[in-house]
Amino acid sequence: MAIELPQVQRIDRSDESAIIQAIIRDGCCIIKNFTDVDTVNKVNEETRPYLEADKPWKGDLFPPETRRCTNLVGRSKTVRDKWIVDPLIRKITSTFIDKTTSNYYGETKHTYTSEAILSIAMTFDIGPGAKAQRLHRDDKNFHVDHEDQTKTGYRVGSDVMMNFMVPGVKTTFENGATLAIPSSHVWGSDRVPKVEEAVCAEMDVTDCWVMLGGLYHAGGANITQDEHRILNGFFFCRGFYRQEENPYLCNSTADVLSWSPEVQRIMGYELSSPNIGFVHFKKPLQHLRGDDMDEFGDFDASQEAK
Ligand SMILES: O=C(O)CCC(=O)C(=O)O
Ligand SMILES: [Fe+2]
Repeated sequence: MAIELPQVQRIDRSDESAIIQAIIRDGCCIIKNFTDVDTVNKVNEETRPYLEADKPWKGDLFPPETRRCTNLVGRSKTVRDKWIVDPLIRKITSTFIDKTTSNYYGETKHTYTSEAILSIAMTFDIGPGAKAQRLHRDDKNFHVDHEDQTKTGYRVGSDVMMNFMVPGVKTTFENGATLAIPSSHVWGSDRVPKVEEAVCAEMDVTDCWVMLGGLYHAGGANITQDEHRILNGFFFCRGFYRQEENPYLCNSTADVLSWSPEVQRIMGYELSSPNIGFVHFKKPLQHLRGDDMDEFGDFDASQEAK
């Protein structure tokens, strides 16, 4: 008997409450009519030179056929002015990622809200012949201990990041549409994700995929001869997941390079395992030294496939 897998819900952008309910239930959904074709075409034009200039990855994070456009917000005016500030995105990130707490300052109670910030924005172009990524949770970078919420139901506020992905082309099973396991956001940390549990989140141009950081997913395999699967991803995290004092804006490159390696590490100029703090996929010190990189690979060797 075939097992029926939960399918990804597709909901028009005008129905905000249904979108929020779908994210609570499934950890994901596809937003219909998120954007328009002209805007997608503009973003494709803005990212193309960077995708063409990118080099193959050596490691397990991406297949070598994938190309990326890093610093998408800095490089695409359209992404900057239209997508990351879209009121619907803000509504969703404020629901799931903003954090409000109260405490006493002397005898007066104060309430503070830390608003979500963009953690990373990048275009992923999966080329013909690429293998699928392994299923993963994007919040691995933030070391979340996932409790099993399968019986209690999802507690809003238990994710620390979430992401939105807008396709540059129609995505299909064949060209590598994202694979995902709906409802896996409520799984405990010990549960193993199985490829057979994943469904394919095929999207039309103008759709947007949204998912919580705890949802298991992966970029699919591209089994076509000549199609490129282009997806623009925006990943938001809690606003306080950064240093309280910002050393990057108050120390010169020469000063930082003169510090001892231990001071550089303590001040945040090394990566936090596995992937936090890179600059165009270089380590911060490689970037500051202006190192020319022939190839890019996984930062954390423990991620290599056994
Ligand atoms: O390319 C995709 O569909 C997803 C990419 C992804 O999940 C990642 O790189 O973390
Ligand atoms: Fe991912």
